[in-house]
Order: sequence, then structure tokens, then C-alpha cells
Amino acid sequence: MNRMSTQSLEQSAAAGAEPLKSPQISTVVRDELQDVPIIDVHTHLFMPSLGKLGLWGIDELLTYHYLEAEIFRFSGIQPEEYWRLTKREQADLIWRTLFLENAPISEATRGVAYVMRELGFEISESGLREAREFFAQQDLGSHIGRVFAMAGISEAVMTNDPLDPEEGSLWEGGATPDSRFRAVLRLDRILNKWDQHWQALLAKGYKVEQGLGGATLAEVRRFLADWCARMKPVYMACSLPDTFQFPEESVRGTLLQGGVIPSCREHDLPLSLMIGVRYQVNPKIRLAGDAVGKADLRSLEHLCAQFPENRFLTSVLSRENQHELCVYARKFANLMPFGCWWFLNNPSIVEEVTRERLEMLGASFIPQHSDARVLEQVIYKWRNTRRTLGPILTNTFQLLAEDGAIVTRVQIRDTIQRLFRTNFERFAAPAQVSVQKSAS
Ligand code: FIX
Ligand code: ZN
Repeated sequence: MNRMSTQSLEQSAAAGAEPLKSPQISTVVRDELQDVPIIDVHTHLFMPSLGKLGLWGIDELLTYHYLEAEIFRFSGIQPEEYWRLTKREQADLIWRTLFLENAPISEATRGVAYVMRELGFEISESGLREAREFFAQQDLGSHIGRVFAMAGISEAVMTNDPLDPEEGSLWEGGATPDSRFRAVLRLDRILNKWDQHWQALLAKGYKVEQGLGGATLAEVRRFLADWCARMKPVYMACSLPDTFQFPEESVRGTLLQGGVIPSCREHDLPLSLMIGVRYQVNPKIRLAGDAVGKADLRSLEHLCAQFPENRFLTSVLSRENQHELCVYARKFANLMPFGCWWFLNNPSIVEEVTRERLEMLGASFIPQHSDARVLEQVIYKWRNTRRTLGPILTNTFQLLAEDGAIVTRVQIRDTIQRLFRTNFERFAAPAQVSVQKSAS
């Protein structure tokens, strides 16, 4: 290799273009992962103007449905009895049972232990009391800034339901936008529960019919247009059961084909499909009662092939569907796999899924989202993602170096920026997502 002059070596080193030696790669990957301002592409967080919908603080962290699923395994309490407790009493029970009487070794309990430590509290009786006192003194606006900085995220993409009576009226009343949050038009009530919600559209002046006759599809598209104008969403979204099929002679099939999909094209929005939920297999434990099922991804194949002008941002819930999702993403550039969703967001599975995506898709996918329902969860969910992905990306670039290519900091930085920012910015509604220059 021809020797570069000292000055150009220094310049290239400064610019990050200097070839890295294998042992340097892990440090560069760790640093660039730490520095990338991540866009969290799917959460259940809410901007402050949506009020009480936004959950934060230690009692909400402790009563997260992931932990509620665990409390019923460790404590003898029956769901009916648990639901009669106050939120504080529920949190006290979970804290005592899952954190004090037992080691918090599950992904969800360890995550809360990490947040407590990062905020300066012990895993002890007094720690919970002190944490409650701390949160009681916080101003939400500045607290969000602190938490986003700790998590290393620049924006959180929300899940917004226009047919939720409380949320819908806040938006109709003119909820103030917050540049740290992006809106999403969530369509589960329309696509999955039309028979329960079509009258809500009718009541709002949209001439829809339960049987989808008359002007229903045009009126659904008008409803979506009105909410796109109001929310300025970065995508439309829907979770779908493991039994989802497309095409399908069904209400959902018709609403997708004649309503949602053309509307996404009209507004230049991706449609996020989150496929594989077996809803409420145990309704007694409420939000914790959903499970997972392997889906028939030929539905996705048909959608991507039939609607090449549409973009499909897709997460599948079953581990058994992950490899075929990668194969489909190789067939269809309008398919963007994202995240290790819900029951997959555990290091053992994140590692397997991320490796096969890198091997089959290079950096053309979105590795993770937090699915956070409580603000401070992003602190542990993104720390865990960085910790799990660091060695994987290091190995990826070490293999590249071993196989003869020059690996540089710039290459690593650009790859990480693409994975955690620009893939989403380019795939989502470009007009809505400010394409911020990546941190230099
Ligand atoms: O449909 C969804 O957005 C799911 O992520 C949620 O319904 C689920 O309860 C969840 O929060 C998983 O992490
Ligand atoms: Zn979610």
C-alpha cells in the first residue's frame, strides 16, 4: 500500500478515512453506536400535548404489561385481585416480588433495574420511595429531554389512534406538535374491528356503511386524508393477526385494497404492517394477554408485488417468520423490515435476527425499535440494543477487513447512520421527517 504523507494520514485519520486495524474496529463501532442520534421508529410514547396518554415514572415502569405477565408467575395473586389494586399498590407488589424477593434477571425486570441505577436509585424499599419523590418533582418537558439524551434518541415515533375518543378529541382540539415526536396514523380499529367502529366514522360525517357499500371506500380515504392533514403522520400502521391473508374476500381485505393502500400512495406514506399477533389468548391479564403465531407471509408477497408503488414497513412477531421476511426483502425493495418486535426483543433472538438481516440485506433494514410504552423504558431498551448490536457489527466489519476490504471509521459511521436513521428517513414520508444532517 503506498505510504500517504504524514499530513494526509493525519487528515484522513481526522476525517475517519484511515484504514482501521481489526482490533480498532470494536472501539470505533462502540463509539459510533453511542454517538448516533437514533430515530425510534415505533413507540407508544406521546408528545406532552397529548397529556395523560403519555406514561412516565416509576409506578408506570413497574406496571408495564411485560412485568404484569411476570408478576402472575411469581406471586400467588389472581388477576381479578390484582386489577382491584391501585396503580401504586400494583407497583409495590411488583417491586417487592420481582425486584426484592427475587433477582430481576428477566429482560424487562433488569431493564427497570438499569433505569433505577442510571437515575441514581438503589433496588431497595428506600429506592422505590426515593424514585417516587424524584419523579414527583419532575417537569415533563425537561424530563423528556433528559431521558432522550440518556437513551441517545433524537425522535420517538408515536402510535396515534384517531378513533380513540380521548386521543381523537385532543388532536381535534389542536394538540401542539413537538419536534421530538412523530405521529403515526394507527388503523387497527378500522382494519381489524370495523364492525365495532364504522359508526364512529358515520357520526363524524363520513358516509360509510357497515357492509362497505355506497361511497364507503371513498369516505374512508377522505377520513384518512383529514387525519393526515391533522396529524402529519410519517406512516400509517396496523397490527395484524397470525391468520392475516391478502388478498382476502373480507372487510379487512376490501378496506386495505380500496381504502388504506391507495390512501398511502396519495399521501406518499409507507404502510407499517405488524404481523403475527394472537390477540388476548389470556384476556384475564389484559394487555399482557396477547401471544404470537407464525403467519403466512405470502400475504406480504402479494401486497409488495401487487402494489409496487406502495412502501411496506414490516415487522413480524414470530421468530419462525424472520428468515423468510429477509428473503422477501431481497425480492421487493418496497419492503423494509424493522425491529425485533415484542417477544423478539431479547438479546438471544436479536442477535440471531440481526445477523441474518446483515448477511442477507447488508445495511438496508431498520434493526430495532423500542416499542416503549413508558418514557424511561427507552433508556434501557436502547442501551440493550447498543450492547447487543456492538459485537455483531464489530464481527461484520472484522470479517470485511479479514476478507481484504479497507474498513474505515467513515464506513462504520455511515452504516450505523443508515441503520438507525437514514433508512427510515428515506422510507417514511420525506416531507414530514426532517432529514437532519447526521452528527459530524
Ligand atoms: O401492536 C403493537 O403496537 C404492539 O407493539 C403492542 O400492542 C404491544 O402490546 C406492545 O407494546 C409490545 O411491545
Ligand atoms: Zn407497539
